[in-house]
Parts: sequence; C-alpha cells; structure tokens
Amino acid sequence: MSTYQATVSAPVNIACIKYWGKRDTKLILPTNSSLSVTLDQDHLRSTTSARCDPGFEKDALWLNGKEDEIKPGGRLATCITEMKKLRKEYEDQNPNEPKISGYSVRIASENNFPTAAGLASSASGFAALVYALATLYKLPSSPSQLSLIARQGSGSACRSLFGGFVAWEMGTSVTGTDSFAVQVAPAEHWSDMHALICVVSDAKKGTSSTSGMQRTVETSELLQWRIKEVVPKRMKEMQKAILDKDFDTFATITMRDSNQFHAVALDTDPPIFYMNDTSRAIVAMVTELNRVSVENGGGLKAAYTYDAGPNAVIYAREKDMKEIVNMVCHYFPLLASTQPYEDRFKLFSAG
Ligand code: 2P0
Repeated sequence: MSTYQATVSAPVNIACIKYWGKRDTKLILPTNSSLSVTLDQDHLRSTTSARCDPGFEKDALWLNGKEDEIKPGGRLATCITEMKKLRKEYEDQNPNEPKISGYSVRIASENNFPTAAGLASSASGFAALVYALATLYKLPSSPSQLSLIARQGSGSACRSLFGGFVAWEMGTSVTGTDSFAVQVAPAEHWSDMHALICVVSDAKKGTSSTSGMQRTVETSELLQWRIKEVVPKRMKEMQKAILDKDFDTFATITMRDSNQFHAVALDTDPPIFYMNDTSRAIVAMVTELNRVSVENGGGLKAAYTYDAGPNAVIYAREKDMKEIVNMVCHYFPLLASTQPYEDRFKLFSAG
C-alpha cells in the first residue's frame, strides 16, 4: 500500500488595488479586478503538506497543529473536490498513472505569522493548499488554472500562486472561468521594490473580510462608483506603471486605492474601521516624507497601504528603505512593543 505525499509553501501577497466585494459569494467572483505584489520572504508563508492513502477514512485538515472541520459544501471541501476532479481527469487521460483521486487526503498547514490579523493568511493558506494538492497529484496545470480553484477558497489566494506583480482579472462570466490571476511582471523586473510591514497589532481582526465586504456590497453607494469608475482605470494605469517602473504613479495609485478601500469600509452601514490611530499616524509620516522629498525636487519615496487590519505595509525602493525604517523607529518606538524587535518590522523584496 503506498502513501503519496507533497509539501510546498506559498507566500503572502499585499494588494495595491484592493479586492473588496463579491458578485457571487459561492464561486467567489469579485465586483472588481485587483492587483498585488507577492512578498518573497521565508518568514511570511504558509507551508502545507498533503497526503493521500487508501487507508484514510475521510478528508482531514490541521491548521497550525489544530484540526479544522472540513464542512461539506464549504470552501475547503470545494477546493479539495475540485482538485480531486482534476486528478481524475488526469488519470483518465494517463491510464498508467496510479488511481489515487478516490483516496481521502490529509492536509497539514502552518503559517509562520499571525493568522487573521490583516496579514493575508487566507491568501497564502489556500494558495498553498491548492498547490500542495496539485503537486501531490502531479497535475500539469498552470498557475492561472490553479488560481481558478484557489479563488474559491479565498479570493485573494488566487494572486498568491504567482510571484512578483499579479493581477486578478475579475472576468465577466457567471461560471467564473474567466476570473483568474495572471502575472503582470516577475519580481526581477523591479527588483529594488521593497515592502516594509509594520506590525501595529497582531490581534485577530474584529470584522472578517468575508462578512465585511458583503455588508459593503449591500449598503455602500460609494462602492458602486469605485467598481464602475475608479478601479478599471486604475488597473490599466497601475499595470503601465509597473511595466515602466514608474514609482511615482505606483505609489500614488497604491495610497489612493488604500484610502478608497477604507472609505468604502466607512461608507458601509454599520461602518467598518480597520485602521487605528497608529495606522493613521503612519499615513501622516509617509505623507510628510513624500512632501519634503517633492519639495526638494525629488519624487515620492514611499507608499503606504492597509488591508483589513491596522498593520501598515510601506512600499519603497531599496535606496530609500533605510531612511524609512529609521523614521518609523524614531516616531514609533513603542510600535507593537509587546513583540521582539525583529517581529515588529519585516522587510521584504517583491518575489
Ligand atoms: C485584498 N483584502 O485585495 C483585499 C484588501 C482585504 C483588503 O482580499 O471572502 O480574505 O476569502 O474572498 O480574500 C481579503 O479578502 O476574502 C482581501 P474572501 P479575502 O487583498
């Protein structure tokens, strides 16, 4: 009797143009396209092992060492079922391959960073799960094909199947076959682009993204403007900025899109607040840094962005990062002071 096993890891991604809202909650089809940078670093990843064995009675999953229920019809079950379907098709086309698609799977996944603290743990988690099963099943699928399945685990997960700069094209079909991720440019294209994560708080967030974004879809008028008038233009401008390595445009769109995402959260009834006073003080610091730089004839030096939590991500070019880290340390000496220094600030290159 053989056991088949694979272990892979997948990175976190941080959106510059934010995904917020679904037009189909079951298939996880978004109301707008989005664009992110994948962070390449050993310390912010999900590592997932998948095994299948004829002796396993049922599918089972452990998250950070604790068994998680796989609810029938839920997101985990959907991803596992879809991957088994792909394996079955592969077996039908390759009759010499072992027939393992009918076996139950056991999956163990570990995050090496706080889960659900606005650090995109579901993105790397579902990307790693789908990738681990694809590796276990030896599937020839492309990252874009796998992104169609990871998307059904968690929307932002579809972007974590690629490194570098990644777009999730919302698509228009009702079945979701054209709602997948594509790479805009590999990390090497703009290798001096760095990201600094300032861990303002690693507490679990108050309003989950899944429920928060649906409340926004149901109640925010501002979201409709964003979907129709703002994001389509920004997606085009941002892709050009990345291809041209135009940091000023990249930074301007990133900051404005973060601001608008938090504005639609505020426009939700009842309102949702993800940023706190420290987050806002970091916005002021970056704004001042950029103002002084522009006043002295330079361009923008940094771009802040915030997801569904208070932690700041600051994008900057490598040459400016030292100054930014020094500034954060100077103005925010107590930032997340419950944590050791090396956990307060994390510096990444795009990857
Ligand atoms: C993003 N976020 O584009 C945006 C910005 C949070 C703020 O994607 O319901 O955890 O699992 O599809 O992917 C968070 O949403 O939500 C998210 P589901 P997900 O990164």
